[in-house]
Amino acid sequence: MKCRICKEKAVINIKRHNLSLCENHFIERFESETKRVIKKYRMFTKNDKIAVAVSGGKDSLSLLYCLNKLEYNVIGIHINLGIFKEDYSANSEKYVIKFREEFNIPVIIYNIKENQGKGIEELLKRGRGEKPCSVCGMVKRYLMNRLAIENECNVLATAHNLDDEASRLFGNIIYWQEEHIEHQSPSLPEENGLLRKVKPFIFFTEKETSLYAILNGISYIREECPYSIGAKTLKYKDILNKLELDSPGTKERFLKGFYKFKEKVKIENLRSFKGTKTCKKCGMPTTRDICTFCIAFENHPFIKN
Ligand code: Q46
Ligand code: ZN
Ligand code: ZN
Repeated sequence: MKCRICKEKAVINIKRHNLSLCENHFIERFESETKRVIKKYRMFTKNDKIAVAVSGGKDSLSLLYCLNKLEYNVIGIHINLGIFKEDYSANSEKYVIKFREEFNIPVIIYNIKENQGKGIEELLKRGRGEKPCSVCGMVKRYLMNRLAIENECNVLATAHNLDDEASRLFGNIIYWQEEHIEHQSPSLPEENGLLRKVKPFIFFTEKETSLYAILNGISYIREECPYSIGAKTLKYKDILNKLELDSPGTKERFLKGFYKFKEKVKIENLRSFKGTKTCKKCGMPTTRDICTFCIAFENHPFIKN
């Protein structure tokens, strides 16, 4: 397998584009594609300060590395979620610290157990039968937005890739989650205390983001979060991978076709959150007097805990 451009040994064959590339040309294409997507969806410019949500995984560390290399004004934010099962949070943090030291790129680390008194696993013990990922998702959405604002960022970037977005779209469509479909977009506008939210890696597969990490010497956590086992999105990914194998390009056509359709029928890129009030405890946007985050971390007399 030879690189289509220079005929050197190829490191990847991107089947959906029928394109084999060597190490240098893969990296070059990966970075120019990132720039193109940022521009096309008007995600940000060199005048913005971007916070990248960093988990310690291949996608987010690659995104932070790539944006820094492309000379955007960027910082990483890592939340130690307090997931003790299989030492998941401690291990994730180790990779983030290693990355920060090796590449000298600023990453803020926020430990929720140390700062808020409880980690995700303690929150789950409230006995409300909540799913780990919905509690965790709420905490991450809230904290990433707040920490980014506190660090003077005006854009929040996440490293969702093509596999993540296509499987999410698949799930939203088969259950006709109309509201969620409206929010699915490469770029969501800033709104009422919520920063602009962007996904520059949305058209790269997992295979491509991990190769980018490996070729750039980035070590990342390979274990999945123990709470993701059995998640529906993993099943959808499986189905889409089978379709992709049979017909390369299926995932990309599915997702790009959806964005085109959304533009055509003028479905707005709405924020999922329509908070019109300000939380009386933390000042962040909310739909009620005290936001869900503050409720989760406090025992308010009027909240049934
Ligand atoms: S960290 Fe949190 Fe994820 Fe683990 S508990 Fe679910 S949402 S799976 S990306
Ligand atoms: Zn080449
Ligand atoms: Zn609050």
